[in-house]
Order: sequence, then C-alpha cells, then structure tokens
Amino acid sequence: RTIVVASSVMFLLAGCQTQAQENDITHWKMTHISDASHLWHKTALEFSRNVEEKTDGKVQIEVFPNSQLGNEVDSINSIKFGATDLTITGETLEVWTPNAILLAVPYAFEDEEHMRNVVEGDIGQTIENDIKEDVGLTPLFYMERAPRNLTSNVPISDPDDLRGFSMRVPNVPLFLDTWAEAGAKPQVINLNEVFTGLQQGVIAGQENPNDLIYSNGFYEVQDYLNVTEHVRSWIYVVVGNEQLEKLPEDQRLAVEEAALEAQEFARDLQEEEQEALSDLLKERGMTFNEDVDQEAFREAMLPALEENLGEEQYELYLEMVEQ
Ligand code: 2Q2
Repeated sequence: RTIVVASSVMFLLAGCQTQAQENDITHWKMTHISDASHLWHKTALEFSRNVEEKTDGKVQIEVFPNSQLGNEVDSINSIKFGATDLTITGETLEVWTPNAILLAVPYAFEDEEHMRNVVEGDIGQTIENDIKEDVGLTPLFYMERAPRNLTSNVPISDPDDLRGFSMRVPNVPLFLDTWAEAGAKPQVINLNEVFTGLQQGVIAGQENPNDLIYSNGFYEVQDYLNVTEHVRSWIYVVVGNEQLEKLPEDQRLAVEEAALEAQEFARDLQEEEQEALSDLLKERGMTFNEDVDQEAFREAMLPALEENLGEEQYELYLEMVEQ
C-alpha cells in the first residue's frame, strides 16, 4: 500500500514538474567587464531583447556591466557553479583550453577580412568546439574587435622605447610573454583596476582596442595612443553548456537565432563607432603616435610565440597566417 501511495505521489510530482517547466521562465544573468556605454553592453542588451521576444518572454537575460558580478576569470568560474549564466570572453580562455590562444596572436592577420575567414572557417570551429568541451561554455556568437594599441605618457615608437616600461596586460599568459620579450615590464591586472593603477602610477601604460581605451576613460591618465595595432582579435558571448541544455529545444533554437542577429548588430555597430572613436580620443586630449615601427614590434614579439604555443597551436597559427 505504501508503495502505491509513493508511486502515485511521484507521478503527481512528475506531472507538476513538466507543467512547471512549460510555464517556467528561465532567468539568466549575463556579466561582462566593459561599461554600459561600450558596444559589448549595447550588443548584450540587444541580444537580451531578441531572446525575450523570440521565446515569448520565456528566457530573460539580465545584463550586468562593469565587472559587477566579478572579473573575467571569476565570471567564467561562476558560470560553472551556476551563479552566472553568460559572459563575454576570449583569449583569457587559453588558461583552460590551449587553442584559445589563437584568438589573440600578435600580428597574425592582415586585415578584418582575413580574421573573419579564420573565425568563420575550420580553425574558428575548432576553437569553439574546444571551448565547449574543455571549458563547459558554448560560444553563441562572436564580436570582431578593433586592433589593440599601446597607451602611455611618453611616445613609444619601437621596442627600444619599452625598456623599464611597466604596463598592464589582461590575464593572458601569451600577452605577458610577448611584452616581456619585446622589452617591457608587464603585469596582469583586472580591467576594472587599470584606471586607478595608471592614475596612481603603479603602471605606466596598458594596451587595448580604442573602444575600451575610450569607454574606460584612459585618456584622462594617458597622453599617447601609440598605433601599434599589435593584436587583432575577436571575442565570444558564451553561455554555460548546462544552462543551454536545460532549455526546451524550441527555446534553444530561438536563443541561437537571436545570437546570429546580435552578431550582425555588433558588426554594424563596431563599424559605425570605430571611425568616430579616433576623433573622440583626440578631442579628449590623446596624441596619436602614428610613427610606430610595427614591423619592429612584430619581430620583437615573434620569439615569444614559438616559446608559448604548443605544437598543435603553432601549426594552426601557421595555417591561420597563410589563410
Ligand atoms: O584588456 C582587457 O581586459 C580586454 O581587452 C581583454 O582583451 C579581454 O577581456 C580578454 O581578456 C578576453 O579574454
């Protein structure tokens, strides 16, 4: 008799659960390290709106900018614990999966088109699969980034000018090694601590795409934007595998569809904003040092590549460069 009661209770519970899942609204948290004026945030909001619309409000994404829920590494970890669900991340993933280093190899791409071919081709696919398998995160879409430039308070035109130059890099081992190899004194600092570090003189410079230089207000504490264009890269919006798998199939498809639209949105916005950024940075007092010997930087950084990349990564790198 007890057994009968138990099984009918279980049956009821099971029934409730299916019901609950159908009516349930999934609330996801998305966190990232840029501020609310930056294109990553605008894209995240657009994505969130698209997802809500395409799932009839069943999947809702709340976006937290400014490292509010933690820095990049914290966010990656908290997705695995389920405290967060989505974030924006790229080459920092090399700490978990070696091929992610290919996202940000110095002087690897001729131009945007070259990079786009790689991202959307076999190598891009390999990287995405690795992130999914090794890190437990599913890349939903990618955003192209403007080239990274070095900022400072004295003009830096070639690697000789880097002697004794203390600078910040993100948590990317390859960046530490390439800048050290080129002659600087790099250290890892979280993005949200860079402004204060520059202001207090803990570091003399940093490197980032112009959009992040602007949105972080680095023009207030840096006089020169040296056009090194040393890294062209892209970045992924990722969701935890488990979080994605929990969604019913129609909602998952809706999320994927919204992701593709957000990718287009980001590309248009990026193109639109980049042009104006140089003027904005100049208006805020930055001097653009166009007199940079990029070839010298490339040569100074190359040895670090051979030391850093594993055999597989080095082969993929060569393939990527030639594409
Ligand atoms: O300087 C930063 O923090 C960003 O531009 C980083 O490149 C970026 O967040 C990488 O850490 C991506 O993984």
